[in-house]
Amino acid sequence: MKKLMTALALVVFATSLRAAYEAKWESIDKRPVPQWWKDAKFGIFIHWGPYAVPAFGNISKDGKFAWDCYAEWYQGFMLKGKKPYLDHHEKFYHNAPYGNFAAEFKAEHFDAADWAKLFKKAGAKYVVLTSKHHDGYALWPSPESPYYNSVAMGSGRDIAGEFCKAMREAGLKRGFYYSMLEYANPLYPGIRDGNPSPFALTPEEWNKRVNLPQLKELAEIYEADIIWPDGEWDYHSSRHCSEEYLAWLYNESKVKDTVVVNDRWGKDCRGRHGGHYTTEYVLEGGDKSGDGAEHPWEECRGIGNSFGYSRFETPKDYMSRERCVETLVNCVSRGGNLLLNVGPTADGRIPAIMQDRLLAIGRWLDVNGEAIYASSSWKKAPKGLAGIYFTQKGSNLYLISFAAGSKPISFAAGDVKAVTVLGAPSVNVKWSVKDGVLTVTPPAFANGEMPCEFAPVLKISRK
Ligand code: FHN
Repeated sequence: MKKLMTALALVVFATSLRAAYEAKWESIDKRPVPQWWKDAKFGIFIHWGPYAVPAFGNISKDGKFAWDCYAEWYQGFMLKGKKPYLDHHEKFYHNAPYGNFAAEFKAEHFDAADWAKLFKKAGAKYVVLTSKHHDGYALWPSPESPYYNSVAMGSGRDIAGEFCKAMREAGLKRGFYYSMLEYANPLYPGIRDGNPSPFALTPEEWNKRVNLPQLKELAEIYEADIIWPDGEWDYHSSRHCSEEYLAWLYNESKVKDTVVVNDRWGKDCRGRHGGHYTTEYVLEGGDKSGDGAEHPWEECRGIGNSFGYSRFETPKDYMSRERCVETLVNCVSRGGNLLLNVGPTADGRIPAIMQDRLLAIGRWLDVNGEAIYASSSWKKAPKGLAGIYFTQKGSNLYLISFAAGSKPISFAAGDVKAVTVLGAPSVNVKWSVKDGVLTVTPPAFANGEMPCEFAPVLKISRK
């Protein structure tokens, strides 16, 4: 009996130890971002839903990013009275209700295993799919969205389920984007650019009846590795009941020890609370966000100027292969991850230009992944070397150069043992050290000697 009591007491004690997180930011923010995510560096974002049917986004005049290029906002921009969207909708769809696109969202060529193959080849380590964007259409048969989901309307398929299975089988971590707001749901409390709905719930009711059950489904049914909320800006996190959800996620859910979350849990949260911080199209134009950030962070962006597929974009709207790699390197050298988006077509294919860019990143990572995965930013990196980035792993430094020419570069690097080219160990690199200052000349490669298409990496081994 005594033994039994002791065992029981131990179980109770262990359980109380495990309920480690209280439903307060103070406690929740203490949970470290899981190491697997910090090491991964490169993920794929997928924006896919009924907006892929019109696949229409504004085209920016100079090819540069502008928020109103987002094709996934098709319905939202119409509600906001944005002329190009209204004109397009009138001309080609005769002002039919947006919801009709859900029936046309057939996904007939969607093969999640094919997607997984592509993402693996791209060198990505994790994938985040929009389980539900601001239009409210769910990619899984959610009881809270019984008529407006991919099984009930459109493809007749549990897209989230197929996605998770294929990514898991391919060894990729996977998870879900989830929009807390729905711009046309009459139950949603926010005033969506018009009159409030007579059916609107309070934010607390909305969260208890819709968001929290759905967020729990994603964690429990699909065992998501990542929960990536968005559309949080209408309300404070206390009204979204975010702390309660996260305490449950971290203490009780099936994925409590490994799940990764972002910082979009309420209008008070970005850059302050939750898991990793997020930025969106901020590296565009040389913005220095993320520099020196001590907290894990992730930049997300499209390869072009939209997340949802925008079929009127042309190659000038897309980053070149080299720029895609530079964007990744730029993030990683500042200690961040890159979540690079693809927008599949309504029938489930990933547009060729996006495949091309992902495959180019993969070829580069095949040779140079050592400088990226599980690396960290080098805090003492010299500033002001245009097109040159540094990462660090153990005692090694990696110099990644997008700069043209072979001008010698000098900087304090400590006790250098050797300088070699990743993927081309036989290429001779000219280098010397004086008083701890390394002077290295990026090699001028002979024809066929360069191990990658651009941006060769110099590995600086130190004692
Ligand atoms: O409004 C959305 C947008 O459509 C897209 O999903 C991005 C991805 O980070 N998040 C929102 C804007 O921050």
